[in-house]
Formats: sequence, structure tokens, C-alpha cells
Amino acid sequence: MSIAKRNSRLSAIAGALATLAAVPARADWSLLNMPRGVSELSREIYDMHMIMLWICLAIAILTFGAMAVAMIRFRKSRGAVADTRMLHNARLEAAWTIVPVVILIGMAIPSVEKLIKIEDTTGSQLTIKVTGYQWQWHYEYLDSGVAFFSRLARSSDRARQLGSGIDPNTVDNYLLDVDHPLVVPTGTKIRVLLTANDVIHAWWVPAFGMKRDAIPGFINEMWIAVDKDKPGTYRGQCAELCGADHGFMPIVVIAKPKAEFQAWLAQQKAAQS
Ligand SMILES: [Cu+2]
Repeated sequence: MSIAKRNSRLSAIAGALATLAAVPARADWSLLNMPRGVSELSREIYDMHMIMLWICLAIAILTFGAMAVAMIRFRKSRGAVADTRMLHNARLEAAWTIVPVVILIGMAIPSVEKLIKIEDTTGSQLTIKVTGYQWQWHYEYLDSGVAFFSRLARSSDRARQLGSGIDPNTVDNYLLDVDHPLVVPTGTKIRVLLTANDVIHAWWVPAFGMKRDAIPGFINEMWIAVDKDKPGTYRGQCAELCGADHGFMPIVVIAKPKAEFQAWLAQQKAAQS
């Protein structure tokens, strides 16, 4: 390689690195990862994900690093010749079989524990049935009989129409608001039953660390429990392509302290009867 060519290549690499180094100043890196969430389960899932990520990263650095060293140090242009004397090494082969098996078992045990916990709806204090429709959600509080539909907020719906003349930037929480949000109590284990009335949908609220398919003819189950000290508004989306308006059936959950929730529920019950 000529010196000029090498220099231009080096400056290209330096340029690329400088660009990469400049990125953190503008990018919101938290968006690259899953959120830590507002429930014990969501944090456990997050921590699990981070541990797995670091284990995979360490393995990748070790294996790709060894490969890179082998390729660079023992390259043909340096006069390397393949060593054909050592074709077998029982100890080495046993080691690279046993070590990955041990690592995989070590990773499997905590993940199975989490999976079992995710499925365990025992001890729930409230049951909400969620039904997916094209293109809205239906919520039913099975213990009290309160039920309602939840669809895209009218302000967003008007703005999204072709030629509406409404600038979406002027609509608050454009495509993220609904007319009737789901209301849940904090500090309560809530069993969520999911089904659908037409096609497959999926109910997903990232802050709860939970997403599950809503399938016609099936009842799926999951549970959520928002931290006692984390009342607030949490948003989600339908996460299963369900037709033309799949992108227009958001989820809004308002978590209220228990007493406030009970008052809200009683009010809904009175209004519906
Ligand atoms: Cu859907």
C-alpha cells in the first residue's frame, strides 16, 4: 500500500471515529435500552437483561479478540505456517465444551425463575379483562362489572385524517392519548386476562415490563403491579400488526393510589348503572 493511500485511509478512519465520538452529545442513549419500569417485575426483567448483555459482551470480546490476535499475528504474509502436529487435544476440547455448558446453565437458572414468576398470577387482588378490537381496546373490571372501550383520542383522530389541515404538532400527545384510559390501583397485584374479538392484537406497556398477545378464542394471562410510590400515567401500544389502524390504538394506563382508585371505580359503577 502506498503511503498516500495509507494516509487517506487512516484519515477516513479518524474521521469516522470523530463522528462517533460526537454522537453522545446529542443522542439520548436511554432510548436504546428497555426502560427500568415502575414495577418489581419490570426491574427484575431489566436487571436480568443487563446481566445477560454483559455476559454476552464479555464472551464476544474474548472470542473475537482471540480470533483477531490469531489472524493478525499468524498471518500468511508474516510467514506463518499451519502447525499440523497438534490435531487433537482432549483437555482443550473438554474445556471448551464444559465451560459454555456451565455458563448456559448459569444463565438458564435465573431466567427460568423469572419466567415462572411472570406466569404466577396467584394472590392477585383484582382482575381486568382486556379485549382487542380493530382498532380499540375494551377493559372490563371483572370483580365490579365496570367496563368501557378505550380508543384513540378524538383530537388525534381528527388530525390524522388525510387533508385534515390540522398540524399534528399542535395536538397534545399526538397518537398517544385515548378517550378512556385504563385506571389501576398502585401497590396491587392485578391479574390481566387478554383476548381479542377479531384478529390478534398485543397489549404492551413498556413501563410494566409486560407484553402479551390478545388472541381471538384464547384467554392469555399476565400480571402487573405498579409500585406503591409510582402513581402516574403510563403509555403503551398495540404490539401486533392488526390491520390498517394498528398504529392508532394506543394504550394509556393511569395508576392511582388504592383509595383514589376505589373512589373512581365506585363512581364508574354508579355512572354505568
Ligand atoms: Cu391491535
